[in-house]
Amino acid sequence: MEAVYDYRRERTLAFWFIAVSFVAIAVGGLIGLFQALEHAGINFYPLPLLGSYYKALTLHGVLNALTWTTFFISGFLMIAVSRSLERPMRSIALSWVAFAVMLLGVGMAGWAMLSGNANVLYTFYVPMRAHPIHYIGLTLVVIGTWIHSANFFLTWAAWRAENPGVKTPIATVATLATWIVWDIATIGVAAEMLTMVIPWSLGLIENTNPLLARTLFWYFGHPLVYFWLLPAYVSWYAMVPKQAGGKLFSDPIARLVFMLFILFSTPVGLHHQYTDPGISQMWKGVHAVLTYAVAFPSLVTAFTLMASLEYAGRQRGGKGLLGWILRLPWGDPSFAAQVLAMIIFAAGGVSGVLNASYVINLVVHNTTWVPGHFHLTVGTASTLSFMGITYWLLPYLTKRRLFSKAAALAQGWTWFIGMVLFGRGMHWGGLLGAPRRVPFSQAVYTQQLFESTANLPLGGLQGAMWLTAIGGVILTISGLLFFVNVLGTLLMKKGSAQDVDVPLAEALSGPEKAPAVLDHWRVWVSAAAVLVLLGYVPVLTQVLQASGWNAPGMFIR
Ligand code: HAS
Repeated sequence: MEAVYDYRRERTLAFWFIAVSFVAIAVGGLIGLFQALEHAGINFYPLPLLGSYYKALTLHGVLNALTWTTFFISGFLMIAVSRSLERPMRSIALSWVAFAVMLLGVGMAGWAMLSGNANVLYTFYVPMRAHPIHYIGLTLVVIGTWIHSANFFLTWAAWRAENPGVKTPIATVATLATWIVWDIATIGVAAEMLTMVIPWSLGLIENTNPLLARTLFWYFGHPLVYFWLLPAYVSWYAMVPKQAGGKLFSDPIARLVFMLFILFSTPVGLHHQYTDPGISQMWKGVHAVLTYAVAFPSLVTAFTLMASLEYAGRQRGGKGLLGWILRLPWGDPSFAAQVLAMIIFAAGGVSGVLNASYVINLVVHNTTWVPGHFHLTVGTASTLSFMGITYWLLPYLTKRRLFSKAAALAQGWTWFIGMVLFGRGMHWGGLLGAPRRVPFSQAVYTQQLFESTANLPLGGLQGAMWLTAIGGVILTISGLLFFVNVLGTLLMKKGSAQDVDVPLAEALSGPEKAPAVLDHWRVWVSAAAVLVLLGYVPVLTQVLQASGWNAPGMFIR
């Protein structure tokens, strides 16, 4: 009898990827507490090692937004693909090389940030200048992901050779779409780093061009957010329906959603640059319209997921218009965390669609509204989903039982409640004129802003900042609960978890109903390339005409 493959090699490497991600969010998350308290006037800076507000904010962004996400995604997707294709990764050695390169890169950037040589925040806008080691480190992380992603395409190609004519399983479709979005996006940041920022930071080029650098960064920066979101969608589409006790409502619709992300994720970056000079309003308008196009697959997702959950609730005996919701398995911490993440994402998605409006953006841009938006999206839709996934993934990787189901449930709910308060505080603060990336306890205008808004409901801006701080404290408690569970699972013997498997869902309307074109990557990647060229060649031409290489740069201490 043929032995069943146990995915041991994939599990080991995935474990190390997510172990690094846990360290990143442990440190980055704790710094978040100090940021939130600072907004309410409780200033811990300078703290040993953390130094200034900006040093800490850089660490917070790089560790949470870039490191936690990228390492968790790299580990989780490897399990999703190998388990759904029922085959080993094509070359596990290649992915170990990728891991080593990424770890080296994070180590280099970590040194630069901790030593105060890279206080440039996670967006590293020039002409703020950091030590070259910081930029080289971050570039190595990207190069590592390219190597890792190549292994996914090789794995799929090997599977395809063995399974001609079979529709690719949805978990793999979703995973490959995620890597395609990432690989297209990172062309922009690689161009920025390799041709502009690294030579300039090494002193090989005297001056730099901030507008060109920003344009290349945001070519990368918006699809980056879908690189954070789509792995959560891998789980929401391909796994949560099974965890709910039901089936995915429609496999063909799910495929279409991921192909639309490949198509529309990239030519939208100008919605981060509405206020930048030197780019015509016409092209900003085109990117605004395309931004609404990229929101469309998420709207479809909302309806497809709801239908899948309703099916599961009714299968479990739920009756009436909403009675099925109560029948869902709310006692399962992995399920609960992910559905709570979806609910928060509905609000985060709305604030994103508002951001995309050219007119409304002028009100909210560069205010605390924007971090409000991205804590609901990457900070919850992705992060809380990844935490929920951890509750089955860690037992699956280690074959150890989860330490405490009760703590895991409490963790999901405290994250949800903390983020509702935090998100409300940040969004409201932004509407009242609070700028983002500002240490309020030290800013000269804070008192005046507090006084001029004091008569508004909930104490105006000061009340909003207190909501932010209280939310931050609750989120920290949630983070502690998460780590108690992770460490407890790793260190305490709570029994074997040999029976834990990847929860892959079946579909009510299966892959056989999907048109063949949804399994033809070339069609979608070629169409995406055309859209990228149409959306960016005229913009880059304008930027090159309107801007100059005339900014010498400032080293921020
Ligand atoms: Fe965004 C800024 C527009 C999505 C992250 N965004 C940011 C920044 C970050 C970020 C990090 O147009 C700041 C960057 C910086 O530092 O400057 N964003 C959008 C739009 C979307 C969007 C239109 N963003 C995301 C996602 C992110 C993310 C996802 C991370 C993961 N964003 C913007 C704009 C800016 C921006 C402007 C620039 C602002 C400025 O001026 O600086 C859309 O993709 C959103 C579509 C989403 C939906 C929601 C669908 C809902 C679902 C859940 C359904 C719930 C269910 C639960 C099923 C339409 C899928 C049912 C429950 C039961 C119990 C039954």
